[in-house]
Amino acid sequence: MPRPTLLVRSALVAVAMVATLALGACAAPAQNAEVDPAAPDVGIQLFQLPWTSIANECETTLGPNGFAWVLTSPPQEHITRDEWWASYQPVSYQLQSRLGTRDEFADMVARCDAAGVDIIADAVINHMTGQDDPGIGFAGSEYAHYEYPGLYDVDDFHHCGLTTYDDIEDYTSREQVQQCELVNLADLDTASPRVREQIGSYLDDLLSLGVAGFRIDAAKHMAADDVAAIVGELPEGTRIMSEVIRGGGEPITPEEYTAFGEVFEFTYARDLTPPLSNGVFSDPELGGDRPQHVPSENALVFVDNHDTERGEANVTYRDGDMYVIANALMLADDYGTPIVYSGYAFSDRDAGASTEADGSVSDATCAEASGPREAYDDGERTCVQSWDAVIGMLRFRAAVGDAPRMPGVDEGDAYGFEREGRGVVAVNVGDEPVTIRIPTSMADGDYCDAITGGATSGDAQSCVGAQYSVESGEAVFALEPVSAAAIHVPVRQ
Ligand code: ARE
Ligand code: CA
Repeated sequence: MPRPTLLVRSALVAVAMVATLALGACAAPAQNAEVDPAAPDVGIQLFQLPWTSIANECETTLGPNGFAWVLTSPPQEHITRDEWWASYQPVSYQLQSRLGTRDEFADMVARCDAAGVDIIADAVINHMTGQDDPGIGFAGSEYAHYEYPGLYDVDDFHHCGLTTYDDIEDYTSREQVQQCELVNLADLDTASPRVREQIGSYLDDLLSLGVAGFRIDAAKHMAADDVAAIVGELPEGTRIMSEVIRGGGEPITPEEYTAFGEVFEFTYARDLTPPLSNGVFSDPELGGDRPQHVPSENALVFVDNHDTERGEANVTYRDGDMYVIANALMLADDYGTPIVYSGYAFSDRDAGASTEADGSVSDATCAEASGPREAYDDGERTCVQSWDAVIGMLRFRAAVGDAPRMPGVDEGDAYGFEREGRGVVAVNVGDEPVTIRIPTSMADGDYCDAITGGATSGDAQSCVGAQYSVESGEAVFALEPVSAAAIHVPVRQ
């Protein structure tokens, strides 16, 4: 039955009622046709996870559950320090780090590819380490000196014409942000053809191992023209994801970096989470791009990442069910490409992941995880990629495809919205149970909740978790405090 997509919502219910009356008892119950699943698009950031563990994750969890890509931590050789951020202080472009060897990296890319999962490598190309420390380099590197023999001359650093920029407080000058040192890291002269060539061969090397693209670390600290020139030499289709943190009033904007790829849209997370604590939801600009956001096709959206969970994010793994709610709302949305974040618990901002005696990061598995824990020990992996709710929301996404997000509905501390005709999500962020009714053009009937486990086959009888119904054109959710629910039309297996 063709859906009356243009009708306003209130009229829709009336039409449904009239149709029911007219057809009377002869009417067969309305059916949702099974839909072909939308192509997977969701990424997962596996922070400080070794290559062998990522390969296993691809085969056991990520591929089978429909994650499209993994963002790894930087694979470059780096200084030897215990803090996680040693990964962001490269000393060479060798693929040898505490996360694994070159061979292990290549094996990961191949195994993930076979599981249908792309690898995006975090590329630190704006700078090298700033440390002049004879101990630098993983596993006894030959690049133990400040001048990186064989890589760059010292002339390729310190090209900042202004005062040395060794704190990141001042973002008022374009030159200072782009050409001076970010937190004392030796800033590369990315305008120099020689430097561009060096960086280009590093990226080519990773591509030769099969990576699908790159996160460009600290892209804001390189002129967009420099990044464009470097990535312009790469094969067509290479995914470029620039980290350009939107800052109010700063001279450099994410928009400058969209001509050659995607950017992480920090405003998305900043808008997503405040309603979770105050219960005041308001719809974003529906039906397209959003104010203060890059166009949807350029946007990577996230609840938190490795920096923001240590900084500005007000909802993280520590918030348990509220974190699930934030992820559910993001994954239900029609804006941007979501990236889910999975790291490890910490109380010390600098603490690295658990390591072996030789300094390499310990392998980890997420086989047992199905949701957030009440409490974590430091170093314990959060395993968000294995949470039932997240996996359920990937199925929701597969079902709703490109169906537009419809106007939101509020009820006390509950809020929800339909993805037209395909699925409905609802959350309750308050401490009282709430029943919320959300208009939908999905057929009346019972549906399995994707958040608590979904269905094992096409019919509601096979529900693993909760079940909700659509009655007279409204999805009805009786929601416990701090909980989420999502229903969708069946997806062809
Ligand atoms: C460490 C020490 C420093 C020391 C330095 C050099 O913490 O005290 O001076 O080493 O020895 C990560 C860590 C840093 C770490 C660095 C190098 O977070 O603590 O420094 O690695 O080991 C800005 C940038 C943005 C950047 C953030 C952190 O614009 O690109 O700062 N994010 C990326 C990565 C980080 C990484 C780096 C870059 C460096 O994701 O993990 O740093 O490779 C406003 C502004 C933003 C600004 C933000 C935070 O929002 O708009 O531009 O982000 O504040 O200050
Ligand atoms: Ca720079």
